[in-house]
Formats: sequence, C-alpha cells, structure tokens
Amino acid sequence: MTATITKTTCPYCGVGCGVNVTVPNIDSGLSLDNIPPVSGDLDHPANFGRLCVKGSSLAQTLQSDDRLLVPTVKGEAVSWESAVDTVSEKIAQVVKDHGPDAFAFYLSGQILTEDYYVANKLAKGFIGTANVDTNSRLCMASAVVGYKRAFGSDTVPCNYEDLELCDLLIMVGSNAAWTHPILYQRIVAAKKQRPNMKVVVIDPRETATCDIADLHLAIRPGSDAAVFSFLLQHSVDVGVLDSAFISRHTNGFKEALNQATESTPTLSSVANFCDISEQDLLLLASWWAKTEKTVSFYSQGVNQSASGVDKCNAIINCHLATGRIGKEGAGPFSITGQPNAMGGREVGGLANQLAAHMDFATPGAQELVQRFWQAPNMATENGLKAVDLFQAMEEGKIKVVWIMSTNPMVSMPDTAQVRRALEKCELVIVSDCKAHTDTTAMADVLFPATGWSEKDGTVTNSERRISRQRGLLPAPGEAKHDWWVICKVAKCLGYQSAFSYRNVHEIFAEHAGLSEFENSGKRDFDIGHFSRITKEEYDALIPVQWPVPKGRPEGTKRMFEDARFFTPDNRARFIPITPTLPIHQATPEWPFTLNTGRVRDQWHTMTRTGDAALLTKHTDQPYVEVHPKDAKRLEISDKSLVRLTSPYGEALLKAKISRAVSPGNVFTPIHWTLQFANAAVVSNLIPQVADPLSGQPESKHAQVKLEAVKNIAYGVVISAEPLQTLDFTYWCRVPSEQGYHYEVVWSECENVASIQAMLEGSIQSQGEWLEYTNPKTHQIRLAQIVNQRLVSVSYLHPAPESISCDWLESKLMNKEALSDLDRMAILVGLPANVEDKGAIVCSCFQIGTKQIEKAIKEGVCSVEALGSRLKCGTNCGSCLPELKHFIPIKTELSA
Ligand SMILES: Nc1nc2c(c(=O)[nH]1)N[C@H]1C(S)=C(S)[C@@H](COP(=O)(O)OP(=O)(O)OC[C@H]3O[C@@H](n4cnc5c(=O)[nH]c(N)nc54)[C@H](O)[C@@H]3O)O[C@H]1N2
Ligand SMILES: Nc1nc2c(c(=O)[nH]1)N[C@H]1C(S)=C(S)[C@@H](COP(=O)(O)OP(=O)(O)OC[C@H]3O[C@@H](n4cnc5c(=O)[nH]c(N)nc54)[C@H](O)[C@@H]3O)O[C@H]1N2
Ligand code: SF4
Ligand SMILES: [Mo]
Repeated sequence: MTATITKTTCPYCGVGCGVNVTVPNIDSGLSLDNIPPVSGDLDHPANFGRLCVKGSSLAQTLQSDDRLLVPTVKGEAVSWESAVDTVSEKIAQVVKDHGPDAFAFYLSGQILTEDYYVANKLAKGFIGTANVDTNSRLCMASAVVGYKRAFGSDTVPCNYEDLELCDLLIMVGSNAAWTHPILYQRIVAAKKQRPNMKVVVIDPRETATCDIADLHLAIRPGSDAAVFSFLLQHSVDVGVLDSAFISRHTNGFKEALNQATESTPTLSSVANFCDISEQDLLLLASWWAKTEKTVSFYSQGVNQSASGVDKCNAIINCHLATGRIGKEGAGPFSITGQPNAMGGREVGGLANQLAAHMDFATPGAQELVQRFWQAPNMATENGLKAVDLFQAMEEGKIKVVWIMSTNPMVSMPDTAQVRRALEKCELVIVSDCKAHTDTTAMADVLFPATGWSEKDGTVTNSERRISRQRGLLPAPGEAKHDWWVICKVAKCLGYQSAFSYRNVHEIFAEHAGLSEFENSGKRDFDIGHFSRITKEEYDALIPVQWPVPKGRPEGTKRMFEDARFFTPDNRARFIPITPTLPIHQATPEWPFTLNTGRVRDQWHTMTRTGDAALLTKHTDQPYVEVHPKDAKRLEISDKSLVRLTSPYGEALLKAKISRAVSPGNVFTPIHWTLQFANAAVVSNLIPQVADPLSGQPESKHAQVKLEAVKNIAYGVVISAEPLQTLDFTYWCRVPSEQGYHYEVVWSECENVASIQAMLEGSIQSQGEWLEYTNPKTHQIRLAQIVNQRLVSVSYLHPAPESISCDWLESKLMNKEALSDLDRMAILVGLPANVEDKGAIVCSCFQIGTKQIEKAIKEGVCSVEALGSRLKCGTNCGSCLPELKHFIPIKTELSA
C-alpha cells in the first residue's frame, strides 16, 4: 500500500509548527479508524521536524464522543436550512428594530483567516456594525496597540532566527518552555552552541523557562515597565544610545526619557518598586548596555495587564533608543499564543480594526474598504471590545451574539457577569466542534463546526508566516466549515453576490486583493502576490512570511531593515511611560495576589487536549501554587483542598506547596471547566478590569483569600460508566484510556453504606461489593463487581494520598473473570508485581517521578543518562526542564 504525506499546521500555539500526516492511499480514504500518528514537518521553518508533546499527540485527540453533529435550535435538532433561517430572521429583525449595533460577533484566534475574513466582512461591511471582537482581546490586544503606537502599524519586526542569533534574550512574562515549547527548544539549542548567549527571565514566578536563565528577576507582579524605564535611563548614562537612529528615524525621545527619569529616578527606587535587588537590576543593565544583539520576547505576563500597552511601549522604547530593531538578532518580539491570532489581526478581527491592517481612524480607509467590498452598510466607528461588549449585552444593548470557536464562560474575566449577559441576550448562537462546553450550555442555537483535521485554510504564526491547514478527514455528522455557515447566513440576509465563494481559496485571494488595494507600500500588510492565486497554487502554498507584495514572492524575513515606519512621517514614536502596578492590590481582607496561566500539556479549556488521556498525566487536576510560609500559616498541606475567594467568585483547588511563588502570591492554571471539575474555573475570581487603550483584561492579577477546607476526606472513584450524580464537595474528572476516573473530596462523615448508596444511585449496574475498611486509619475501599467484571472502585482516605490509577483503570470491565489475587489487589490499589510510576513527567514515554527517582538512586546522574536508561526526554523534549530538577536535588541529598 502506498501513502501520501499531507502537510498541515499544528492547531495549538502561535509557534505554528508544520505537521506531516501520512495518509494511506486506500479507497476508503482516511478515517478515524486508520488515522496514523503525526510527525513534525522537516521542511517547515518554524519547527524543522520537531513537535512538542501536544503536537505529537494530535492523532490521539481526534476521537471524541462529544462532537456536535447537527444544528440545534433551543435544544432541538433541526436542518441547516431551518437553523440558518432562524438566525437570519432574528438578525434582520433586531437590526431593523434596534440598529446594526444590536448584533455582535465574538470570534477567536483559533479560526482560520478565511473564516475570520468573511465574518468581519459581513459585520463591518454588510450588517453595518463593528461589534466584532475576539478572544484575542484577552491575548494580545495590548501588544497590537503597543506596536501601533510605536510603529504606526501592527508589525512584528522579528523572526524566529533572531531568537537564535541574539546574544541577550530577555523573556518577559513568558513561560515559553511550556507555552511555546519548540521555540524554547530552539533557544536552548542556540545557547548550547553559543554558551556566551545570555538569557534573562522576568517573571514573578519561577517557571520551567527559568531553567536556562542566567538571571531570573522575580519582580513584583505588574512592575515590568519600571525595569525598562531603568534600562532606558541606563542606556543614556553609559552612552549606548544610537543617536543617529534616534534623530533620523524617531520622534519623542526626550519626552520618553524625561518621563522615565521622573517616574523612576534612581536605581534604588526601581529596585524597590520591582521588589528585586539592585545588584540583579544592575547585572541586567550591564548586559543590556554591552549587547547590541538583544531580543525582548514578551507574552501574557506583559499583555494581560491594565497597563499592558505601556509595558509594551516601555520595552519598545529601549529598542528604539539603542537602534536594536530591524537587524539580525535584535528587536522587541511579541510572541502570540493562539494558532491564528495573527491572521485575525490581518483581517481586522478586533472591534477597533477595519480590515487588512487598516483602522476606522485612518483617513480614507473606510471609503477604501467600502469600495473594495462594494459594501452597502459600512460601519463607521470602532465597535465594543470584549469586556464592554459583554457589559452592553447585560444592559440589553446587544440582542444577538454569535460566538465562534471560543469559550467565554471560562476565559473571560468575571464569568458570573458573562453568564448574566448571555442569559439576557435574546439570541445566543454558538459555533463549536463540541456539544458540551460551558458556553454551548448557554446557547439558543448551536452550529456544528468542522475542526482541525477537517478544515482547509491558512493561519499566520508569530513570525508573520502564513501556512496552510489542510483537511484530512471528512466532516463528522452535519458539521460545516465556519466560513460556509457565515456565508450561508449572509446570503440569507440578502447579500448573495458578496458571499458566493465556492471555496476557501477564493476568500484568500480576495483578502490578498484587499491587502494590496490602493496600497503601494503605504500599509505594512500586503500579500498582493496572492491576489490571483489559483486553487492549485493555494493547495500547494508553502509557508511564507508577509509582506508578500507583487514582485516579492519569497516574502519578508524581517521588518524595518530600512528603518522606515508606517507613521505619517515614517518615524517611529517613543511613548512616555509611567510604570503602574495592577489595579487590584492585596488588602487585609483579600491578602493574596492571584496569578493565572498555563500548564505544559493542556490547551485552554481542554476541548481538545482533554480528549487525550496521556496529556492529563503530567497535571491531572487543577491546583493552586502556594508558598510554604503561607501554607504553614493557613494550615494548608500539600494536595489538600483550598477554597479561593475573591470579590467576584469562588474556586476549589488542590494545594501545590512550592517556592516557585513568593509569599503573598498564588498561581493557578486556567484550563479546567465545569465539564471537568465542579469549581475550578479561575476566571470566576478575576475582575473585569482592562487596559484603557487595548481593552485587554488584567487576567494575571486579582485579589483573593485562601482557606483550608476542613472536615473532608479524599479519594477517587473509578467507574466503567460515567457517574450520573456528582454529589461531592469537590470532583475532577481525569480523562483516562478506559472508563471514568474522578478525583473526589467526600465529606468526612461518609461511610461504606452512604458511598455504596451514592454509587448505586449513580451507576446503573448493581452487583456484588468488595469492601475494606480500616477503623483506625478511617480508610474505606470499595469495589463493585458484576458478573465477575469490575464496574467501579472507590477509595476514601482522611488525608490526600497519591493513588496510581492506571492499573485499576485497566481492570475495568476486564475480559477475563477477576482472580482472587486481582480482587485483593484492587482493594490495595496495585498488585505486587506492577510498578507504581508516580506522576508522569515524560508524556511521550509515560515515565513517572518514581521511576526517575529510582534510576537516580541507582546512580544515574544526568539528564542524558536518564534519557539513555528510561528514554524520558528523548522525543519532544518538553520535559527536559523538569528532568533537570531531579538531578541537582538528588545529588545534593546523596552528597
Ligand atoms: N501548554 C499550553 N501552551 C499554550 C497555551 C495553552 O493553553 N497551553 N496557550 C497559548 C496561548 S493562546 C497563549 S496567549 C500563550 C501564553 O503564553 P505565556 O504568556 O508564556 O503563558 P502564561 O502561562 O499565560 O503566562 C506567562 C507568565 O506570565 C507570568 N506573569 C504573571 N504576571 C506577570 C507580571 O506582572 N510580569 C511578568 N513579567 N510576568 C508575569 C506568569 O507567572 C507566567 O509564568 O500560550 C500559548 N501556548
Ligand atoms: N484568567 C485567565 N484567563 C484567560 C487567560 C489567562 O491567562 N488567565 N488567557 C486568555 C487567553 S490568552 C486566551 S487565548 C483565552 C483562550 O480561551 P478560549 O478561546 O475561550 O478557549 P478555547 O478552549 O481555545 O476555546 C475554543 C473553543 O472553540 C472550539 N473550536 C475549536 N476549533 C474550532 C473551529 O474550527 N471552529 C469552531 N467554531 N469552534 C472550534 C473548541 O471546541 C472550544 O470550545 O483565554 C483567556 N483567558
Ligand atoms: S510548539 Fe507544540 S503546540 Fe506549539 S505549534 Fe509546535 S507542536 Fe504545536
Ligand atoms: Mo492567548
């Protein structure tokens, strides 16, 4: 049997790695039964063949029994015609009665550029509203405004090679080791080759990224701008300004410097503001001063802040002052998170953008776009940004919202407000691949969408590289491509000719046409080379970095090499900055500062990664990271249950006691939803405070209090069927290969009879019960057996205890009758001859903490040797930073 390789792009992070899928040439084509493992594309310039653990386990995420397969209206399955009619009639009526602004799109950096383009065109050109916002507002809106203030355009100057070519890399508010793993590994490799290359990490928390840091500045949360104001002044003091660049190519240097000197006048004032030592600050400053090739690499620790835009400009100011931009190995590099955050920016997917990197404020832009689209109802001013949009919805101003490819009930701050808004909204349309999400639960109309592996189009990664996503599998059920549904509604609204695309390549060609329309070098975004692209050329498109104007098919590696910016006078602008701290500071009533972010193997609201059991082994439950001092004072022990309360809501999370956070600060991951746990949505706790310029919420900083939850017992329930009632103080469903695995917290007074009754009420099978109770330790262990087959196991322990569940899960609904030994082993948790691996560190080879510790005890003393012995870390490398941690600790102990 022969096979062909289809090249596509990873749907996860903004690194945008190329993925190869080997498709067997069989008559039936590729199906879920014969989907082969994926591999990295050696030819793709983002990853050169490597994939991180999320990318390499993509094939495991394709089987889902929770796909949304048919359109529904008020819970009833309906035909596409009928669903589209319902939606179009309501949109038309609302627009007629209340004006176009009563309609809104809430889109996503996870849809493809072509989907995004038609949604934006429909709203801004035809319905006549700019109420088109996107989850990218929560992600990189501050970076966009920062670039626009400085360069006059939303232009990312750098590329990935610059990360390898620089001599100083300052990583600000980025945990790239976990969030952009392939880029991080490229950086690790470069540093290994050139050990003189310095890496500085600026993050209040010690993260896996600090593993390669020559210096980690654990700054006071939100104080970043002061560090860069200091670097600006220091550049003057030690004479490393690029005066020629400043005078020829920029404006506003003096004002920016004056402001820096006024707001953060001395070394000690900056060190105090940032809560770091003067020595560390001076060390960074000395490296900055002597290193021409410096890249500042920044992400959500900078963007998700009420002063996020100022932080971006504080960084950019330093690069402009030293002329470190538009050159190899130098520049301010905002790294995007989502696979197509950049594509969204290109089509104008934010409420304050028009299209093709034009704004409402740009003179002549509205008319230009109107002419190109032949648009009958052009929007004339900025629409509402995410937070304002949901507030307007609660006020009854937005009456129809169409949410596409995002889960605002989990990701927007203050989810209680989002719930109120969606309840108030007259028609909530949700396009999603999954049937059950916290947001689909709020929908009146559900549109089933095709997802990665089924849809065709383009995405743009963090270095402006446009790559193709290519469909591999047929659409399941009646799922349709997002662009198709948008065009169908547009046509139903009467806009036939403007939305009569037969294929995505026609949309892409039109998007390219708009980018070059009356452009002639005035606007940064020009992909005019593709404006007449044929279907064959589109299908064969190889990754290319924009701009790709006519006559430059090879694209553009680096921007601003000619130091010409997109401002009216082509000069970049310095912005005067006053560093400010997060709006909600800790108080006696709310004594902790909450920081939120990502874990290595989960993606956002787990709608894809939550389907791959192996990706849950690294972190199986949501947690709150607490410093040992705080934990001791509050009587919180490791893995015990903690209640977090803020003025906005509550969450129940397991404690992870760790010195990675400083006293007074706690950190929680953002991934767990109501589909996976009863009370782990951390956005519940976050206020709707946003940057006044970018509208990006301050999702990294909130005030909370912590409290140990008392009078409880810990345990697990493993069951062949899903539990019908989940009547626990806390539960978290851990996706597993077989059956259902719930980590639970019972009330302390639970006994055998009540647990049995609960399970009998919740699981259809009844059967015989095996029981073990230890009155001294208050442990209870129960197994439910039907026809010699194991149906459920429940453990209750008074204190948190790690139980290795893989073996128990493998015994569920066993084919052969259970032996007596098995029955005993089930009550113990593990048979004598099965190794307890501990928590999984290496997801690729499923190597756990206990195996690593054992190997180290037996004399293995390097990460490389661990790799030779256990294979851990030898595939995708995502676990290398964690593996390193085992080595020094263990050698110190044995020394
Ligand atoms: N595994 C995984 N990878 C992902 C994603 C995912 O869900 N899972 N999501 C993708 C997306 S959309 C995005 S946007 C990116 C995000 O990528 P990152 O921004 O790297 O990830 P986060 O964990 O959100 O936050 C980064 C760091 O900011 C720090 N931080 C908090 N407050 C401050 C501060 O005031 N100053 C500074 N300097 N740092 C601070 C946090 O401690 C955290 O370590 O990741 C992308 N990659
Ligand atoms: N507290 C706190 N909050 C945060 C953050 C934080 O760091 N802290 N980070 C913020 C950031 S940076 C981001 S990017 C957001 C992410 O948050 P969201 O965007 O809300 O999260 P996702 O899980 O990516 O939601 C994507 C949804 O789209 C569906 N989907 C996937 N592919 C398709 C498709 O092709 N078409 C359609 N129609 N649906 C599809 C998925 O099933 C899923 O339900 O969270 C933000 N919220
Ligand atoms: S780094 Fe990992 S998640 Fe990001 S694009 Fe590459 S393979 Fe996908
Ligand atoms: Mo993001």
